[in-house]
Amino acid sequence: MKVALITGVTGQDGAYLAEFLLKKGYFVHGIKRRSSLFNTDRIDHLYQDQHENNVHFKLHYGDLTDSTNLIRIIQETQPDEIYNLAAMSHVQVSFEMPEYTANADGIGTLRLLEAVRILGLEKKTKIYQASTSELYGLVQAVPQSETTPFYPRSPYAVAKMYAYWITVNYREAYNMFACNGILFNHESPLRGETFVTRKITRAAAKIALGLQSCLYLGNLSAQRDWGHAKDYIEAMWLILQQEKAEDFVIATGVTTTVRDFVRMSFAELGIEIEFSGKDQNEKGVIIGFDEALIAELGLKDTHLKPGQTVIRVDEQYFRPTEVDLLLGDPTKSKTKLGWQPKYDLPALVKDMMQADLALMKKDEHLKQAGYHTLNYFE
Ligand code: NDP
Ligand code: GDR
Repeated sequence: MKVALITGVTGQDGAYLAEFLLKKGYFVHGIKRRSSLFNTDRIDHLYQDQHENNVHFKLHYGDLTDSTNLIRIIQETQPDEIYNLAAMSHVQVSFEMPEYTANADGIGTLRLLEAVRILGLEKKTKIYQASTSELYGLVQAVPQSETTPFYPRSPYAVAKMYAYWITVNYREAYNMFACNGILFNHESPLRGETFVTRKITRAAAKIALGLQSCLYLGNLSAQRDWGHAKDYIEAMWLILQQEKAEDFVIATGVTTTVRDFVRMSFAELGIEIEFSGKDQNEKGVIIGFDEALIAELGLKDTHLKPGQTVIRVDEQYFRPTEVDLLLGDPTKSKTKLGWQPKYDLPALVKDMMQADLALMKKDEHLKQAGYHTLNYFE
């Protein structure tokens, strides 16, 4: 039985990857951080009681900032494959926590590579590093491929740039099977609530249900190449199944503005939005309804009206340095890995919108019954 170790198993990608590898018959070890509340919501359905027979999934307390802890977990688990997904992954937050981000996202990757080397597992253990399209940063060329130069634009991207190169260096210096997946943005119903797509789909559902009146966003003109996390975790696995260790771009090859993602999300709920105004004064206004769809979704009593402003711009969400345009070229992954995504952007938006509408309807019922439920901080 193959053994995998996933750092960041409690995150969006970690949860999908753990499920995927368990289905493939792996024994999956995951590293989770200690927290004062349970932080395992995304993987609770995979939980296995360690007292039972035939256990294939085990969690270990750990942190990428603690070398001795990483060495001990790797020694205990003897993994065939390590997926390093743990990171302080929010670009805007990295401007507020640059030193911690460098430590966890940059040096954390070094700690993991060194742990494998210290334990003499260079020949046994393959390593996947979660690299990112944020490395391209300030646009040098589009579409962005494995050969496009990097120009990181945030403490997060700079930390990930170190992680990218230390992975390449350990591959070349010690002949380790260590690879970078340069993944463009990928989303899902499990996406963290403060990333823009999930923030939009959650708010659209609340607005449609009459639970919120307006959504405040930052740069509506930013363009992202958005795919579905379920497709992207499969690419991570494929990268480690190759004969030769190499780096791959994983992307859809289509880019869309935040503004259009808003339009598409509300359209899934039968609400048509038009944008007007410029910069900080831009706003999104309701211009019509798809009555049949609204009735089908059971959204009749929202009291929304044409002319109502539901999107406004708030400067606090602008970044000191922005990445304006990401558009990936997935040619190498399609030809060499045979990777083929199943979701396009409309299918992604539909999946996220349906999940958040169901979530918010459930939340509404719980609130009506007097329970305090979801956390609405952004
Ligand atoms: P999430 O933010 O959803 O998950 C991050 C995970 O890392 C969580 O499990 C988190 O734990 C854990 N973590 C954070 N800091 C530490 C630390 N110091 N030690 C141990 N664990 C830690 O990210 P995603 O799942 O979206 O992304 C996975 C990886 O891929 C990240 O490295 C991200 O930077 C990278 N990436 C993501 C892309 C995307 O579009 N999603 C695109 C390209 C790269 P906890 O749950 O306790 O917070
Ligand atoms: P990103 O994702 O920075 O690309 O990093 P995010 O969803 O945070 O931002 C995408 C774009 O939307 C703009 N934006 C807003 N973003 C947020 N979070 N909140 C807002 O209100 C808002 N309004 C506009 C942003 O300015 C940006 O241009 C994600 C993370 O998953 C990284 O870990 C990963 O490496 C990259 O994707 C690829």
